[in-house]
Amino acid sequence: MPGRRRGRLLKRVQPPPRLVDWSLLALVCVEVASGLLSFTVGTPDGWYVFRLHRVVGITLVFLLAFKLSRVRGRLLNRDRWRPTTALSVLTAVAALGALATGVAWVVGVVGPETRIAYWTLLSVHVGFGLALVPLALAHLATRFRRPRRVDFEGRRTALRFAGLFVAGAVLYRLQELASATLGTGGAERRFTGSRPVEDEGDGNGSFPVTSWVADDPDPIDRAAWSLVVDGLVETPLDLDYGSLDPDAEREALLDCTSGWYAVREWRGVRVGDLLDRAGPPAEASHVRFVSTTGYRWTLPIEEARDALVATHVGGERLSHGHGAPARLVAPGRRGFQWVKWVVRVEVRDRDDPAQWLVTLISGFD
Ligand SMILES: Nc1nc2c(c(=O)[nH]1)N[C@H]1C(S)=C(S)[C@@H](COP(=O)(O)O)O[C@H]1N2
Ligand SMILES: [Mo]
Repeated sequence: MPGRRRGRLLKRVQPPPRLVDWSLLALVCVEVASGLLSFTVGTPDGWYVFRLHRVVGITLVFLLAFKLSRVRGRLLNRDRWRPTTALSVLTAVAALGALATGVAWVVGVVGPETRIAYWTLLSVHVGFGLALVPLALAHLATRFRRPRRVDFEGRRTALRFAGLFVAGAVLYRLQELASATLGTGGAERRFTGSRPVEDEGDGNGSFPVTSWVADDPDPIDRAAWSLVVDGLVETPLDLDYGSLDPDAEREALLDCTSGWYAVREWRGVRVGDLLDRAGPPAEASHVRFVSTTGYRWTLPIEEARDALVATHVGGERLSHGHGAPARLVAPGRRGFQWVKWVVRVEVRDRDDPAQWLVTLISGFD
């Protein structure tokens, strides 16, 4: 299409500049919020969080294209550079990086465990997304333009917007159909977007060892280790490895937020059995699982009863990397909540909001 005509077409479909800018900000907020929220969803009833994240992502591609075509002159012409241009460029890089990795992940151009340096594609996506938050806010602060009523008025503007969303949803659906037909990186996906690990077998070697960057304790000596069950209990327990009695078996699906999943047979102690021995009082409502590194996660007590403190996977004793001597197996929860190297099971009368921060920074000392 000749440049002139393309320019005119773009003008016809694109919303007013200020509206594009404020919509970009609003949709980035939706993406960050739905992206983080998606980390907490481990069961299929939360599928819409992922769907929303993908469709809004495609809509962002359109809006960013409008924006970049508008500011192209300012960016490519050195005479027009200002001190804040570097910030604008960084913001654009983070936005493009987040969108490109997100799209590449959905389309399935690389395997679920392919690493870029240390990180999987999906982890890089998360990194770009988180970097975008401070960048976009700083960028907004330097180029602040108050939104005006007129930007948001008019049936045509509303229609254009609805059109963008519908186009995003349609494109996403077409992509799904295409990858189902072609069998490319879509067929075995969970609703979370995670794909099955490609490794063979069912023991320690059959799925990746995944820890947050810094959580990397020394191997724990089984003979010196013990599991403490305390907090709100009548009889605190201190169990060494030999007295654990790991007689509970269950198949469970480990779904890591870096984009892979594995269904394996786990064996260990049912947390309900531990609680029956320790005797929690009526006000006990939560159970906290604490790693030797300080990493921790808390589950509502009824859910915790059904979880395992596991010592074996696929018929093998857990390896150090997978959390030996014992790790939490929390069916229906995302992988990061399956605390490894558990040393303490603490019964409580409340949840533990600080765990969100602790899981991010544990291991840095
Ligand atoms: N103590 C501790 N437990 C942890 C982690 C960690 O970094 N430290 N990583 C979590 C994450 S992100 C995942 S996906 C699973 C991975 O378990 P695996 O290494 O056995 O595959 O462990 C979880 N448990
Ligand atoms: Mo993970």
